[in-house]
Amino acid sequence: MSLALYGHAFSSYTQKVLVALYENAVPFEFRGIGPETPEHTAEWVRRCPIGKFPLLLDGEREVIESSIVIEYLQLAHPGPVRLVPADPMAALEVRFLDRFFDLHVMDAMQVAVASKIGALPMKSEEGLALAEKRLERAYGWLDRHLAGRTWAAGEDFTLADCAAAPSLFYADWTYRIPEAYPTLRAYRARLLARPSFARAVDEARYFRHNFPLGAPDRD
Ligand SMILES: N[C@@H](CCC(=O)N[C@@H](CS)C(=O)NCC(=O)O)C(=O)O
Repeated sequence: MSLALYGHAFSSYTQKVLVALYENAVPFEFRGIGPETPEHTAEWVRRCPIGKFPLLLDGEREVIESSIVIEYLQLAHPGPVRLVPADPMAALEVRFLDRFFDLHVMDAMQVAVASKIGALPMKSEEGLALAEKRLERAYGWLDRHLAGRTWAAGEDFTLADCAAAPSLFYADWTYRIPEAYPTLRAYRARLLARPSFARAVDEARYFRHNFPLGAPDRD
């Protein structure tokens, strides 16, 4: 088996897959993309023309899209932590929550970041205001959904939590989860304490001063 992950330690979608790999102690080589490793960057560009990371390479097989990468790991390199339930209805719920975190938390947060760095045709204040509006709605729904649950889909840590960890991490930096949502705040704290995500956060600590909105002095 030769698994390699191309990505960046500070990238939210890279972290999502790192959490899955760390959960099951899957052996892999991390190939960081950046100016200090041009050989990895060139290989990633060659293998992933859409220009997004992470990219998982399993031998010669290329797998992109973080949710699909995690589903692939479950199929091809399963471990003790089953990230997608065997039961189809339970799996559907996990996939829905994975979509929720990517589309309604991560995407919303990225509007603020993208407008700040000039990647969206709107002023940074407008991007931040739009992100806050979308995040407020998502936070409210999540706070209600998470009541009585340890993890996003219940008692088991799943793909949905892999998506939740980096998306809530950076969303909270963008628009702090209000005190009116204690269940969501407690869930984010549980994610940060989970060894797999704590490791991913630590590995990216060196880069956090580059967060375009300014990294807060916490976490
Ligand atoms: N839907 C993709 C999103 C991947 C994505 O947006 N990755 C970001 C890094 S977190 C990226 O590649 N950004 C580089 C760019 O857009 O130029 C996934 O789930 O893997």
